[in-house]
Order: sequence, then structure tokens, then C-alpha cells
Amino acid sequence: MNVWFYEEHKENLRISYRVKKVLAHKKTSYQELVVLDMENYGRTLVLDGAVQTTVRDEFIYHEMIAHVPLFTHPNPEKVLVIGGGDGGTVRETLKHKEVKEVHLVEIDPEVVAAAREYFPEISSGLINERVHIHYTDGIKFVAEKEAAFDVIIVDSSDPVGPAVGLFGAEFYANVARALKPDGLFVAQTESPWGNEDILPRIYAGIRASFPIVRMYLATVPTYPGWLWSFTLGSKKYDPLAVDVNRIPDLGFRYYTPELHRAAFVLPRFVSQLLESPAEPF
Ligand code: AG3
Repeated sequence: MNVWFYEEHKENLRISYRVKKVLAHKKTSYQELVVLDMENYGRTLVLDGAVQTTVRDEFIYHEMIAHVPLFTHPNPEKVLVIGGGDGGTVRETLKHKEVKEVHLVEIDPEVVAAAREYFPEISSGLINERVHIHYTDGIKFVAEKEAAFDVIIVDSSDPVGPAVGLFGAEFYANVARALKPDGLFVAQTESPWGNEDILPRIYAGIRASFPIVRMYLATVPTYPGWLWSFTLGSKKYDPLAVDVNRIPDLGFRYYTPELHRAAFVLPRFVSQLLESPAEPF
């Protein structure tokens, strides 16, 4: 079949994928939702033209967004996941025995429905007695909570349209308030490659609310730029102080104890970006 999907990374850059089959295509109340079966990456969820997850490489992103914060906190009992309606972050979170409750806040029920129908291996964790799903706006949900969570994971889409608020200084201040006094959070913070304008602003916003702020990286082949960043903000525990020899193997395919440390080692152009003065969103 000679049908191609492209994601527009920049005005002058599109990345194309050969499509085997279009499995779903609809407008939800919030966004355009497409499920594709692609030649190279298999089943793929696309929201508003942006690849969110593919069955071939989702393990990289989901392991890194979940295990780095969850192994940094000594006893993560109550976890909040914002966005991430595909269920991948929840699936990884449930691998931690100490986690008693996972609250998933997803604005769009259609994303969860599509994940259940087309991505059983990613959404498997959503049916579990420890998981509670709330279909509401994450910004509002967090603003109403105080000292409620040990770990908050912000698994959002890009900072355009409705998700912009999930990258703003006010949201990060509310995240800090929603966390317990020794809590910590992590957010996906886009690629340092091609986002020189927004990364320093996101980082400045997080720094305004957390004493410990550290960025780490992973390579996600289906996200624009490949090199992907996550930023961890913490009130007490430093991800670099974790005794990595005590990290058990929970069946990882990307994350390793060595990588827990190494992922925080930043190329110079990235650390320079973070040092550049910027106004938060
Ligand atoms: N969150 C989306 C990451 C951003 C991808 N951006 C893009 N393709 N332009 C992923 C959700 C997975 N649980």
C-alpha cells in the first residue's frame, strides 16, 4: 500500500511513515484522534497530528517517565498521572509494589476507549483495583488538591492548544501544593532539539516551585527530535542520590540502574539552554 502519514515537526520538516491500515479516525470533543497500523512501528496513536505512542517504541518513554521518579521516592504510595490516557505510564507505575493507588486524570474519554480497543498491551494496567480514572481537566484537578500525592507524573501532549496550561508556572505551583511535603513530580518536557525557545521557559517555571530540579533524557524514535527530555522537580529527594544498586529489575527493556544516573548527564547545548534566562509560561 502506498499510503503515508506524516507528522509536521516544523514548518519545513515533516517525518513520513508508510501506513498499512487506518484503524480509527474521529473527532472527539477535544481533538482529532487517529489509530494507524504503520509498517515500521505497528499500531500508533496520533492526536491532532502528533504521534503519541507506538507499540514498538512506547516502552522507552513509559519506562523513563515512570521509573525515574518512582525509584527516587523511597515509598511512593499515592501516585497521580495526568494525561497518559493510553495507560502506558499507569502500566509501568503498577510494577512498583509500594504503589497503593494510582489516579489517572485524562480529559478525553475517547483516548482511553481507543487504548482499550486498539492497544491492549499498553492499556492493560487500566483495569486494576489500584487504578482510579477521572475524566476531567488535569489543571483543575491539581488545583483542588493539597498534600495528597507522593509522586505526580505529567504525561501530556505538546505545549500547544489546551495542553499549554500543563507547562505553566501556575500549574507547577499547584503541583507542588498537591504533593506531600516530601513529594516529587516529573513532566515530559519535549525535545531539546528544535525547542530552544520553549525549554528554558518550562524549566524556569519548574524551578520557581521546586528546590531540586533535574532534567534527564531518553531517545524516542517517533517523537520529533528523537532526543526527548523529562524534568523532575522535587521537594526533598534527589534522583542523583538514589542508591542505584538497590534498584530491583522489574522486567525493564530500556531503564537500568546505570541509566538512572546516566540519563541526567546532559550534552552541553542542553545544559546551556537551561541556564539561559527565560520567562515561564
Ligand atoms: N505524550 C506525548 C509526547 C509528545 C509527542 N509529541 C509529538 N509527537 N509531537 C505521550 C503520551 C504517551 N503516554
